[in-house]
Amino acid sequence: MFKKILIANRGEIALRVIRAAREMGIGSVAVHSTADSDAMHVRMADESVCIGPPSSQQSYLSIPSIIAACEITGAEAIHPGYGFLSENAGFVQILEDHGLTFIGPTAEHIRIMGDKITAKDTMKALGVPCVPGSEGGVPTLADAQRIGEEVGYPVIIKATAGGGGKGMKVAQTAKDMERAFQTARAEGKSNFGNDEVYIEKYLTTPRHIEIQVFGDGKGRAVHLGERDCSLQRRHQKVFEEAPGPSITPEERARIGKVCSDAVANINYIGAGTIEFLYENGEFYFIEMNTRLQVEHPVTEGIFGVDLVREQINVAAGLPMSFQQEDLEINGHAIEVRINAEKLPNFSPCPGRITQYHAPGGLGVRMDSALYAGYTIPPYYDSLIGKLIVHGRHRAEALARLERSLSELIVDGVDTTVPLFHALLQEPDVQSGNYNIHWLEHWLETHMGES
Ligand code: MV4
Repeated sequence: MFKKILIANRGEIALRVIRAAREMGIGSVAVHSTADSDAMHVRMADESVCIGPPSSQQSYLSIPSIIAACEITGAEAIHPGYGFLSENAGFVQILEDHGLTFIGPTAEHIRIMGDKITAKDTMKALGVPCVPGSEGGVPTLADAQRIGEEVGYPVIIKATAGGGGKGMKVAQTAKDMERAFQTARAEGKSNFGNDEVYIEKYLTTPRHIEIQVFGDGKGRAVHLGERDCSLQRRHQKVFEEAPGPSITPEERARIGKVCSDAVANINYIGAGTIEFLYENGEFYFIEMNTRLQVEHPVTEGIFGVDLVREQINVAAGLPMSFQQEDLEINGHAIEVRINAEKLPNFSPCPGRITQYHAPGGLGVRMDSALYAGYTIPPYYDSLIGKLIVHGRHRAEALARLERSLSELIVDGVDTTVPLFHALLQEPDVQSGNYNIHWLEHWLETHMGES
């Protein structure tokens, strides 16, 4: 096992990894920008190294600085958290060349899943159900028009290098195709330096269901059920739950096995998430994320496992601590993302936290790097905490969420907490009756968003 690991991240996820390391008797090294000298992750780690100025490009994304911090401190492995360098295949390649261990998948698997066409081809060959559409890339408008007729409108044109909704355009009818095709290509080119696109049937009212998988890199893998992350605004998730309110035990077992078999087959190592659209009882693969996700705690809640501990174990060459038959769902978990943002427009709201009180009690977990007197810097994302509740069933989790939100105090900045109080009053949220468009429609009618 490693004696010391470095966490190439900040905020709540850096704390999450430091905590797992401490329970395992592993030393932790925090890295930080000059804007984060007073940040909680720096205080909580055993050691810290300043790696650059505030801009992420020159600090949390600076590969030479992070490798230097490993050399200075003697850290043997790097946990990337999510975002930043977590899905950067070039970074993982460089670590391999320096004899450092990346706590995550191989550079090859990151590369495969980072190119959406290659990811889809790979998954399809492994027996994972995909959205009907083009076979690979679509080079010309004439090809796009032919595929549009074959697949049937509406269709969606996606950049192979895309993500977060960028480089994605819907063509409702044949006459939209030229504009949608050219726009998707142009956005792929300008955002990712790659104008290759592919085409899929556009599913109009799906849910976003993602399957948590975990592999040991030696041909063994498990699944840890699904999360429903349909409540999103502009491709930012705000509310996530497990199990999915619309998924039956039989569906879970079936799609779960398809996913665990697929990742076992490629000797995948560590945590991964296979994203699906779910409509009329069918799952359609869209993407795979090769990292620990923000919303992993809801899965930890219902399965009672520590996914970060497992990531560290398999990265050190040790086995996972469970097999599929050991994994049983216990109750229901919900996470809400608390952002320092001002409603109704969700504009970022950095500033000084004058008061902070985290909720507690049975079934309540608050993952946050806040403290009273801390100043949220303006340079990074606006996530300041995740409130995760667990109950014996969904109704109990919802009641616990309402109760713990009312205990939470964050003063000095605006937050998204009022949104959650309002959402919990909605019959559709109470019954789990929502799809990927529900929240944006609700915001338009309740917050006058355009
Ligand atoms: C789709 C889709 C409908 N049909 N693909 C959005 C981001 C990217 N990860 C995939 N996305 C979508 N792909 C087909 N064939 C609708 C979306 C989509 C979406 C997906 C998940 C969660 C929220 C979303 C919001 C808008 C569009």
